[in-house]
Amino acid sequence: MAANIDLVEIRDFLVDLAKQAGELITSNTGKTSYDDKVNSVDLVTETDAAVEKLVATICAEKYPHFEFMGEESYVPGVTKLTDKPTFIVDPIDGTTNFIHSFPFSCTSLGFAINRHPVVGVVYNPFLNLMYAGIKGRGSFLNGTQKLPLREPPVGSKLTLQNALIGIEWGTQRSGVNFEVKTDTFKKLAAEDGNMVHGFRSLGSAAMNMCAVAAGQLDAYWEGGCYAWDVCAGWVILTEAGGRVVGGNPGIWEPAVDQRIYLAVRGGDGSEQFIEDFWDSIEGELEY
Ligand code: LIP
Repeated sequence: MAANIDLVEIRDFLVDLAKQAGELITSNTGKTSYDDKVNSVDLVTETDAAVEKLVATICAEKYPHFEFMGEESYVPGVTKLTDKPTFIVDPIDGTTNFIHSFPFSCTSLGFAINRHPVVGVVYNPFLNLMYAGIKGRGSFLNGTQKLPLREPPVGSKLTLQNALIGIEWGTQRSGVNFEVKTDTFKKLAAEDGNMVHGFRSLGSAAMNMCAVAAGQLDAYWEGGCYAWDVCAGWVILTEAGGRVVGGNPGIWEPAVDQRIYLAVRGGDGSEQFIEDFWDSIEGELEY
């Protein structure tokens, strides 16, 4: 069955669906209240659920034989990613941004076969950024701008010292992972550490991955997010010449639901960059 799936048709379907989701997101900005999930910084709104319902319904109507995995309908220990063709969806990635009207929320619509991301659409309706990619066919911004938008300066190698790196604090604010992250941030930033150019937190894994795909960030390190946060961005990044490896050392081919990732742009020095980044991690992330 997988061999007969028209990935261009799926991409076009998801782009159209992302626009519908975007309208629902922007029309509800500032209108919905929010609830806590695991703790007081893990937030969800009624709009997250409404967008997932819209996306799941339309996917099921058009592709009734495909599986669906979405952030809001996921049941820990019950929902399992299988080898079947599967839509992997975060209805609103960057929910905290959405609540605060910080314009970096998006809908993240991925499609995987045999657990490998093959189509990705990420749409930020506030800034009108539509990123889309198909495995083997490149990735583009707003249909025509081929990614990456920015190539590294000629002759320059990607190193930790010249990198702008995406990071997120995440929702765990104590324990091993919080220590590993904060100790690593300090080492990467410090004058007697790697002294990277800087960090940016866009508040959305999908937006961070698209920024790496565009060449605006050099890397993005994440521990704790889920397949729906990264599936779409994964295709967009790898089709722009970048790669996704494990966020702990030594994992060159992570699974899409591994939860610990390092996304790196393409270009000279990127493999050494990955090794150097892994060497700078203070401990090991756990999930
Ligand atoms: C969020 C991510 C963010 C990550 C958080 C969370 P949400 O997704 O995109 O980058 O650090 O752990 O998963 O909750 O806004 O869909």
